[in-house]
Amino acid sequence: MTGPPALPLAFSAEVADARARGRPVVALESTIVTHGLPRPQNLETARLIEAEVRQAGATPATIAVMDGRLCIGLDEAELARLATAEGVAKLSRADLAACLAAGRTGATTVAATMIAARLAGIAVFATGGIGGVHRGAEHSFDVSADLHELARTPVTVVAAGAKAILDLPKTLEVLETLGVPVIAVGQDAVPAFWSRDSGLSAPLRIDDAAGIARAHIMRAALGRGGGQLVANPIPREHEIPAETLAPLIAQATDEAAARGVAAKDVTPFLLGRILELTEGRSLAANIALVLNNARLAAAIACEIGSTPAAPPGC
Ligand code: PSU
Ligand code: MN
Repeated sequence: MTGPPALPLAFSAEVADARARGRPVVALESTIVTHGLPRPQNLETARLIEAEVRQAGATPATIAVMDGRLCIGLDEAELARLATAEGVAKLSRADLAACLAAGRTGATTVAATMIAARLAGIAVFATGGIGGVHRGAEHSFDVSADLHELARTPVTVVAAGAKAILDLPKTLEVLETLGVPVIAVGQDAVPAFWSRDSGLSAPLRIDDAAGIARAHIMRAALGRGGGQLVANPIPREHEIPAETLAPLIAQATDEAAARGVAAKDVTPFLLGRILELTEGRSLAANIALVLNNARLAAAIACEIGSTPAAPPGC
């Protein structure tokens, strides 16, 4: 072989047009569609998230691997195919290259979506919740690759905090160790996905998109790499109180341990059980918080697009 192969990046028509015109783009992940939400709400929600980004003045780029192409933006048929296909792989940093090389199809997690967004020159990414340190990680060593990607790849990720199924204090400790800025929006506490308040205070707070955009640009100017985690609380009217969730999360976690669920199956299993145990209430909350994150991400992308980088030496 002579030299490395060309990267099989494939831009959707809509994203290619936005790039050509210098318009802001927001990356969206696809694991939430294949593994995070039940059918048929997964496809409906994926469409709603894209619509929310457009409504807020940016272009959505849902990212996935389709038949060995790293797609930056999916058309309607591709999105429908991904949402209804059986057995789609869940791709994180470790799986991405092998899936591309084999010409297969897979959905990208936060980590893999950050890598793709960076390759495509996209600065901002909206999702529901990031992966993190699992409960019992002192025994299982289960720490999501999402945290390491946030430490390395300069993309601003807007999420509703780490999922409450995780060990949030440990997740925050690892983020601090890795040097990832964790920025709460509009409150001092770190949000806990389905609930607004985790009871933990956020290391940083910035209440407006312009300020978050400036922090992103300044972090890039420092030249040390790495992203930012923007922790955007779920809208008040959709939150599920932490007290309601706590016993259900404990039950789902015990069941996962009893059945020997491990590795990349843990997060989808827990999310599925919480959905059943809350009788669908967690789904409505999940959809509301993702849409809220899509709006904020679009606003940040618009600000980054219009904010000049700091001049050298200042
Ligand atoms: N948030 C959700 N549903 C999901 C995920 C996040 O509401 O399915 C996915 C994201 O793709 C995240 C992944 O990156 O779970 C983390 O998986 P793991 O813990 O195996 O790294
Ligand atoms: Mn894991």
